Amino acid sequence: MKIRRYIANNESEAYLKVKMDLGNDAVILNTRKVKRTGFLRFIKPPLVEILASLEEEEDEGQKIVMEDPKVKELEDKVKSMENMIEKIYNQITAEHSGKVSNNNQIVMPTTKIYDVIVENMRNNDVDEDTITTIINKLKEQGLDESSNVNEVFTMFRKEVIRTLKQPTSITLEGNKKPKVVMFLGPTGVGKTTTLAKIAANFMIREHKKVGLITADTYRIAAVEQLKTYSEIMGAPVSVIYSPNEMQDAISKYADSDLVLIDTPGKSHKNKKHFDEIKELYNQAKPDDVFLLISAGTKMKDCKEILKAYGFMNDYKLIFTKVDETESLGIVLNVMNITGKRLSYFTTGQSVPDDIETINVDQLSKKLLGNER
Ligand SMILES: Nc1nc2c(ncn2[C@@H]2O[C@H](COP(=O)(O)OP(=O)(O)OP(=O)(O)O)[C@@H](O)[C@H]2O)c(=O)[nH]1
Ligand SMILES: [Mg+2]
Repeated sequence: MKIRRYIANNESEAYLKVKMDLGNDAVILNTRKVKRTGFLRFIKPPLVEILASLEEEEDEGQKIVMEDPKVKELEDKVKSMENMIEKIYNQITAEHSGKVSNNNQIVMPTTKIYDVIVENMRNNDVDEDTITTIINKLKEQGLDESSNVNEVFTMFRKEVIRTLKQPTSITLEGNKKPKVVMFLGPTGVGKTTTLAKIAANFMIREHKKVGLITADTYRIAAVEQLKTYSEIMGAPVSVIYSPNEMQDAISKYADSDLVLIDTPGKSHKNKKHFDEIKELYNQAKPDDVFLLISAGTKMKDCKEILKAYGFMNDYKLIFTKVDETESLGIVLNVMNITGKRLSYFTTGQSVPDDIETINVDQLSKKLLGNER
C-alpha cells in the first residue's frame, strides 16, 4: 500500500495530482486546508492537502525493469521534486507532528492516522458501536503506537472487509427446481422494482425461466405494477389473496428455474399487518429471503426494522437507493449487528440496469476514506 500526500493551490488541482499519480483507484483518506507561510499567507487562500492511498500490486515479479538512461534521468528529477515538496510540506506543517521518511512512507504517531480514519468513518455514518467493535478487534490484533500509517490503514481495511464478509448473489446451481426467493422489507423500500430487476437479469442475461408471485393486493396499483413488468419481460405472474394460497402458486411454477415472491410493504410497527408478513414467509418456506433496507434509513429506525425481521432464521441483505445517499456507514453498522450476508446494492429506478452485486473492496475504501 502506497500512502502519499499531495499539496496544491486548490481542491481540484490536488485531486488531479492524486489521479495523475495514483490513478482512479486511489482512496482519498483525508482532505484539509493548510496555511501558507511567509507573505503569501496574507494574499492567497490556503493550500489544499490530500492524503491518498493506493494498494500496490502484490506480484512484484510482473514489473518490467528498464535500465534506460532517460528513464533514470526522469526518475532522478521526480525524486528531487519529491524531496522539494517534502521540504515545503514539512515547512508548512511545522505544527504538525507528521514526518515523511525517505521512501515516501509517512511516519506519524499511530494516534494521528487512527484519528483520521475514525473521523472518516464517522463522516460516513458508521456508528459508535461499530467503530468500538472494530477498534477492539484491532487492539486484540496488536494495533500499537509504533505502527506506521500503512500498517494502521491496512489493519482497519482488513477488519472492515472481514465485518462486511463476502457478499452472495442468487445462484441457480444445484438440482432444486424451482429456486424460491422472497423479498421483504419496509414500505416503499424498492421490493417490487428490485424483484423486477433481478427477474429481468435472469431472463435476459441467463435465459432462465422465471415465475413471479405477488401477495400485494392491498394497494390498488401494486398488482398492476408487477403485471406491467411481467408483460414487458414475458414472465408469468400469479396473484395470491391469502397466505394459504402460497404453496399452490409455487407449485404452478414447477418447471421454472426461479420463482420470485413480492410481498406488500407493511409497517413493522403495526402488529396485525406485520403478522401477515410472517404468515406469508412461513407458508412460502423460501430457499432464499432478501431483506431490503433503504441506504438512507436512519440508524435508529434501521435497528427497529432488524429487530422486527429477526423472526427469520436467515436472510440476505439488499441495500436500496444507494444513489440517494452520500454515506454508506449503515451497511457496516447492519453487518456489525446482524452478521448476515450482503448481496446487492440498487442504484436507481431503471429496470433492469440499476442493480449490482456489492463490491466489499470498493466499499471498504469508501467507508475509511474521505471522498466527496
Ligand atoms: N432512487 C432510487 N429509487 C428507487 C430504487 N429502487 C426503487 N426505487 C423507487 O422507489 C419507489 C418505490 O419502489 P417500489 O419497488 O414500488 O417499492 P416497494 O418496496 O415495492 O413498495 P411497497 O410495495 O409499497 O412497499 C419507486 O418510485 C421506485 O422507482 C433505487 O435503487 N434508487
Ligand atoms: Mg411493492
